[in-house]
Amino acid sequence: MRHTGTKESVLALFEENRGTYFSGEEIAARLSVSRAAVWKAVKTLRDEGYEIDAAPNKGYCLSAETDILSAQGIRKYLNPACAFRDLLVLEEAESTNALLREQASAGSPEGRVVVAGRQTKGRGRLGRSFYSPADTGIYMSLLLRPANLSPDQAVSVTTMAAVAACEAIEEVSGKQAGIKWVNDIYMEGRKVSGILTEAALSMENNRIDFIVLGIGINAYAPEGGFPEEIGEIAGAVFSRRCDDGKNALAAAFLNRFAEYYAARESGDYVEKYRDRSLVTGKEILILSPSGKRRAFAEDVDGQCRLLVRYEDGSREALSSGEISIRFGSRIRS
Ligand code: BT5
Repeated sequence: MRHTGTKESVLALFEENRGTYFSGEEIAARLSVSRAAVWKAVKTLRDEGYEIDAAPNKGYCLSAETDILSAQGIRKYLNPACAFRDLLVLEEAESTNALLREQASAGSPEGRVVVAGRQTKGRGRLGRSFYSPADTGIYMSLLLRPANLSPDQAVSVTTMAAVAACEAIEEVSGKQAGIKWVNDIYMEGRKVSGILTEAALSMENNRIDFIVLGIGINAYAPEGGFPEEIGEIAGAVFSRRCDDGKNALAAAFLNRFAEYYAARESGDYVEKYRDRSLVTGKEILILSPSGKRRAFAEDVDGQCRLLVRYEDGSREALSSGEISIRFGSRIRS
């Protein structure tokens, strides 16, 4: 547990008991601190945006609506068996993937999670950026050190994460989510989440040293909408503010992913990935540096490769890459 001070402990008590009043005296006694220290912690939390009600003879209470990411807020939703509970939650990071990679190189163990409320240099694949504004999304990276996973099996982590993200989104929002091969989550024709898996190889044996799994989820649309460049592409999970939505969504993802990751040998996620594929059975465009090529997406195989048939009848199994798919009448990348 990473409770470093009175403020963190007060927040944990409030988060685990949203809507319940505690007198300053009771909090002080529970945490073995002075009432002045409790008052100071409450003040700091309020300054950080927490809605804490104070009522005479009742004490303090964290309102049910407060929607701020925190380790305490996420942890209260985690299943006891969830292996991803070593949470570092920051208001801002350049890129949670970049930060966690540094920590991984310095020896952090599997299970470490870095979450940021916004990113100033959020990364997508192939040098693209991921728009990560404040207070609307979840930007999260998980450190994995899988034994016996070869570099070409690393894509399985992306596919497990995609299934986990869809299930988490559905659990929390009640709305359906699907996967655009290989790493994008869509709802109602719009991208609400992207996944970036980065692997570091060990020089000695060409095995995976560690994997940083990054996921960005647009919980809400930013005020004023998404920037023009992604205005046609991006969407959000919730259409209106949802009580404690970001913590609940982050935890739901960690719970689901932890289950698939623990049972990865079983390959259970593959069938679920297939069921959620928005691409199979559709005409697609395959985008590569040499241009665009039309193809028909026939299926996703056991290694989550996309099986495509070209117009000349030839076939190929794609293990990564870019495709564009027709949603309604528009082709979106
Ligand atoms: C991705 O790349 O979608 C992977 C995104 C991974 C982001 C997470 S956040 C936590 C962790 N730390 C990081 O620095 N990154 C990870 P890609 O498939 O390359 O898609 C990028 C494209 O998606 C961009 O070129 C835009 O067209 C679009 N895009 C950018 N920001 C978006 C957003 N917020 N929502 C939807 N689409 C977006």
